[in-house]
Amino acid sequence: MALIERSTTTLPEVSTPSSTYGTFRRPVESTGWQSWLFTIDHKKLGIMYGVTAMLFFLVGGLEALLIRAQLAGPDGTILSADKYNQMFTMHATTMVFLFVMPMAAAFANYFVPLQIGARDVAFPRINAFGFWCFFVGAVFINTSWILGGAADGGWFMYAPNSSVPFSPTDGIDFWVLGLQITGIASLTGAINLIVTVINMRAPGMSLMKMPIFTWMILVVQFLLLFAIPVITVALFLLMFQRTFDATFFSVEAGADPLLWQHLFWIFGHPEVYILILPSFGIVSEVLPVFSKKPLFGYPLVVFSGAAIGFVGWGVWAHHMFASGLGPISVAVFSVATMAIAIPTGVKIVNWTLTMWGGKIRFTTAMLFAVGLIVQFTIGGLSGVTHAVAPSDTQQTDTYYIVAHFHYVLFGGAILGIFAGLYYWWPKVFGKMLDEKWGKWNFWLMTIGLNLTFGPMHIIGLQGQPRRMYVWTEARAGEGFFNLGFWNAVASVGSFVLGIGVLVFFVNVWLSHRRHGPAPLDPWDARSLEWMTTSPPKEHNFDAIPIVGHLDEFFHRKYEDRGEGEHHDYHQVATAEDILADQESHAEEHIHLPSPSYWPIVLAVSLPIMAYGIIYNFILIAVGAAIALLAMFGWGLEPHTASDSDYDPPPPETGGELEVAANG
Ligand code: HEM
Ligand SMILES: [Cu+2]
Repeated sequence: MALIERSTTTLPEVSTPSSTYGTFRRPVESTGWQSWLFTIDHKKLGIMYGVTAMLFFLVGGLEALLIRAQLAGPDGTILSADKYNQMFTMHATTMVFLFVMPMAAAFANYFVPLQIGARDVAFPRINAFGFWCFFVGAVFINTSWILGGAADGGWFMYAPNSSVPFSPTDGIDFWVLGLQITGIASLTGAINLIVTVINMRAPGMSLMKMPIFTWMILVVQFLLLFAIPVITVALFLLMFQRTFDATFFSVEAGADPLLWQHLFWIFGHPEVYILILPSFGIVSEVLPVFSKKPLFGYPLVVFSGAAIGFVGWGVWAHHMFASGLGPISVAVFSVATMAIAIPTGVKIVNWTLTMWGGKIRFTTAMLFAVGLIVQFTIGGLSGVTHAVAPSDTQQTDTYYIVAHFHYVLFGGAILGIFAGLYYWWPKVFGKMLDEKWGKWNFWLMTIGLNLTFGPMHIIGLQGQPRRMYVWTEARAGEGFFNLGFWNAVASVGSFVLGIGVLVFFVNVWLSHRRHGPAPLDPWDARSLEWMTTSPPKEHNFDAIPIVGHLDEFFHRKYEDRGEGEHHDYHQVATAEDILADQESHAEEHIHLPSPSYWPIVLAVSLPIMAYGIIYNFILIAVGAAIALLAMFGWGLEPHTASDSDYDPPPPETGGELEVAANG
């Protein structure tokens, strides 16, 4: 049985003679809330990202339903014009920054170390700090609802509409500062995961033997690494414009408001790939398992993901075709936008060919995966119509655009997230989600999303502008294109969609009450994360595995008795056999970092400083003092004495360990 060693567990009572540090000794992991509050374990942080993000999904969904209730009939009175502006701004901000992005962080934190055969991420304390920055940033932004009103300038916050003369409440200041704080979570997370994937793969796992989900997450981290600094600069400029009367976007001062649009979309378009690629990664994991075939054209799926990551930097101005850029720029960005459809198309072909000739099991996870392919393709097709600049000039700022990005975001990113939830739930929580309820969840969400966003194509081409808090009977029109009818359908659809989402939570509740422990390998899966207990032990693997194949777990269970291209797989081991073998080779010493207070203390100092910028500069000093204390405590937190003379035994005969005790 492996002996777990922690950085400082051996020092609980003694304050180290060299510092006054004793009173601040690290908390010892225990059960209960402390083990979550001070955890630095990637699995726990993954679950915390997931739970928080799902809560914000409900908040963003509620905001969306209020919008649709307002537009269900002519001259809606549920929301005033001002409240409506706040509602769609916060709906979009919540869904993009507080749900889809952290949900990807949830899956990445939980599964990337497991998929590459590691025990944690490279910098566990920074990882905890990242989570808490997301958490406090998300709460901070939403406190604006009760502190004078939320941001109301739309999710892309165009200047000069976002400056004080046009939006005098503090709402946009909360948005600007809050996104700075959540941006720290994305940036630290990106650095952490890139170092983890590059440095901590199990022996034998070359890059082209890495599971596809980990590949897509790696591409996303590089996108974050380059995109977050761009929006950070833009947010700083807007903060200075609003707080210190700077004139970065003021025409009267000789500046150009288009600067904001360029900065926002240089971030904003790569942002949409940051939202969708994790779901592409999940689907590329799910399809092979439920088709009982390896992913078709694995290298192509990898490189088309990387290609999207690259070309995605060269299309941003397609959001500005109507801003007077001039024919040459418009032509260049038009062609670049059409080009990006190619690597996306490659993925869809590879997914289809993965299923082709497979023994398909339509579990709920598989239905959501196939749903993504269909719904995302619909969104992709309307996306191509935007690439054609003349038609985009008709479509921009209408409901046709709203239809497009909901098909790619809800039909793509969200359906992919649900495929991941149903696929990995047994591994994370040791329980199966109910398949019957799962099918209801899938079909209600699918019918709901097509009823909600389908009609938006029609009302958009009919000219209904987005961001208008009412539509009038006089403008509803006649016959098939009657705006009244299609708005009503869209609103009813959004409630069907809402019920569909709630069915998921009912399923979770009922399954955890009724179901016994899940089998170790319920889906007959292929990659390393399944070569663990359910849930995985704190140290993940008793012995770090040596990897010889892509789909290592599959190749440990099945022997290929075929010849050449003709494969003939025979099962030679079960998950239980493989785990028993792992245990018999368990390492003597497994070294894990210890929980820590400081990440959460440092994170909490940030909103205090942000409130200071909005209300009273003294608070900035208070926050800065707390930040200094936290950085001092963090820096002095004792390392494991044995770190330097620790001699890790070889892999699978005792395992190797590289989790940095001080990261
Ligand atoms: C739960 C189902 C959802 C419904 C019913 C819904 C509905 C809407 C509606 C009606 C608007 C347009 C408001 C207007 O322009 O007047 C809107 C805007 C928007 N939605 Fe959603 N939405 C949903 C989910 C999502 C998701 C999952 C995402 C992203 C991941 C998202 C991202 C956005 C964005 C970015 C905008 C633009 C806001 C703006 O103009 O500033 N929505 N949504
Ligand atoms: Cu774009």
